[in-house]
Amino acid sequence: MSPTNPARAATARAANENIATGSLERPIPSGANAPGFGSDVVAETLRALDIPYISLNPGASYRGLHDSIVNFLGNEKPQMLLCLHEEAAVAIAHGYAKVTGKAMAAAVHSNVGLFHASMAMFNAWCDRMPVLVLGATGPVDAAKRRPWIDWIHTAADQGAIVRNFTKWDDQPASPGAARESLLRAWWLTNSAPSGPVYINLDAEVQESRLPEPLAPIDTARFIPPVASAAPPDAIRKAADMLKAAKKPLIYAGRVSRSLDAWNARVALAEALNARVVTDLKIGAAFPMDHPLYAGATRGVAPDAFEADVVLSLDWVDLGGALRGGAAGCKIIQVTLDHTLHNGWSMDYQALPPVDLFLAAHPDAVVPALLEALGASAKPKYQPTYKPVEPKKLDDELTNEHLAYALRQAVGEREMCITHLPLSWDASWWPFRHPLDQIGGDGGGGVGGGPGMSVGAALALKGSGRLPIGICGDGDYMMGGTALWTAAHYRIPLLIVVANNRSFFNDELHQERVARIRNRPVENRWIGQRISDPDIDMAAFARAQGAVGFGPVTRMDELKSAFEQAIRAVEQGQVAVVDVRVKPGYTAAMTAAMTRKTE
Ligand SMILES: Cc1ncc(C[n+]2csc(CCOP(=O)(O)OP(=O)(O)O)c2C)c(N)n1
Ligand SMILES: [Mg+2]
Repeated sequence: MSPTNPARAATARAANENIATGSLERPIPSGANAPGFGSDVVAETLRALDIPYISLNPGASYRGLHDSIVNFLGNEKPQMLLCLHEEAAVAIAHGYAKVTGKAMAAAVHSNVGLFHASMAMFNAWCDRMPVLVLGATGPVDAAKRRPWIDWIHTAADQGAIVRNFTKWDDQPASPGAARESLLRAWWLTNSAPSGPVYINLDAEVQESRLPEPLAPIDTARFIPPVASAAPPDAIRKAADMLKAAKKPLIYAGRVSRSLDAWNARVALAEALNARVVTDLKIGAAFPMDHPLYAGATRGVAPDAFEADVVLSLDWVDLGGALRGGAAGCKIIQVTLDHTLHNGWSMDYQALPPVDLFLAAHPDAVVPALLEALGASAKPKYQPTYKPVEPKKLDDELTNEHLAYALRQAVGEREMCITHLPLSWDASWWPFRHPLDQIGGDGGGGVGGGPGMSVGAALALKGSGRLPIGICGDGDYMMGGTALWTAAHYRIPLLIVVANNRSFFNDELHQERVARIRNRPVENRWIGQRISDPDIDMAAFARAQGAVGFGPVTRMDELKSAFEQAIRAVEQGQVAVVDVRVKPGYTAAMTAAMTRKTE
């Protein structure tokens, strides 16, 4: 199996090898070395905050800032990453944060760009990921507006578009205020619990000359680290409850990508002999081949484990899990999430009953618990690669075939699964490192998979860890133009399309409605199938400058297609493999989704 146009792929490969993203799109020197305009102050502040990239789609509303980044900063620190859609610009920043735990910037045009970006901002919000979004408006002074266009692109309260799912937003009215606004935004977005922030820059503030230089400031003093540990007496109480437990259960939820924090969690589970559940919606939190690992089942309830004490490490829907059955079980909840809850978004989930509440970050609590228990902080578990066991699978490809062949092709390489399709089953791939998998889109917004994968791949570039995004065909087609940004900026990435030629999730919903109403389930595909014509996913990939493989329809072709695609990625390419899988989810998921009654 080879890409349809090998000559073109070879040329692209040669062009891509060893090219640093930072060496691309170098402007000729402008000679500007002191800030002369309001937007130069904004650009200078972005650099002072050490922001490496700003993903963007351009617009006249921020032409002042655009000029400052290119001609005042020389397009580095931050470097622009051009995107074909604002949703991709924010999704890329979101994916970058999922790997690094830190924000990068994204810039979007006044109101219309922000409307496009809003879906991705909601995803980042629900995923509790930091993103600094810059936008623009105006001129706010009506006397300075150009006819028509400046009027339709000025809104009285533009931040209201995204206020319900951002941590903070602002519209500063002077360069000095803009600098302070950026510092506050950066501090807030990166402090736990994280979430996107939005700064709206008035065109006039950007474009007007600075009457005099601003007094220099010490940036670090305005973004102090925020302590997020629990008080010692709360740690003591939690340790006592866990020590007395006969069958403790840990819900390993929103935790960081830190390997130290991962090792501490493993050591805690081992010290307590606690079972541990994880959630594929968020990043890997516990080795899935550990004897204490208890699965990533959706809505898993404590009663299923006869648990008597639950330690929730910021589990995404603790209330929902407990409603499944938690008779006589004591609950310890570790989270800072309540500080983010608002009256608009119900993403705070069901209110859980709690016996001990620790308003703290799980990464800070786990080592403190180990200390209080007098337990070793060194886990006994050692991650070891085990070859994929031989398996007999039917001929017609499913996502399980895809997972099986991909694991075989990846072998012992370090990898990062940057996205998973909805129908993925946790048993198909045991993740063993905090960067083996970084979770889902957060807000259930289909279309984020490709962009988040590009952002994650950007963060992983040069690390030796192979980024792999597995996207449904619906997800891929909604967000696929993000691949052009990856190809353009030489960000190696493998995308696998789990192509069931359908928005299949919703077929199951139609089936369920039909069952409840005693109507023909056979009609579930209408208004759902993405076929006739089938979309040529590999050609779409090539159109973005990636190498496209497939469609692959047979198991004997699948492993070799993956091997070739991985080789292309290792040579610096973006590669896409279109795998034609049978429409269908795992039996467990189908059963859960099509139950006749609730
Ligand atoms: C922005 C957005 N639009 C629509 C939906 C509703 N929706 C949920 S899953 C899904 C199907 C996604 O299709 P695909 O990515 O191909 O995955 P599949 O279900 O086929 O595995 C849709 C349309 C959504 N969640 N987000
Ligand atoms: Mg699909």
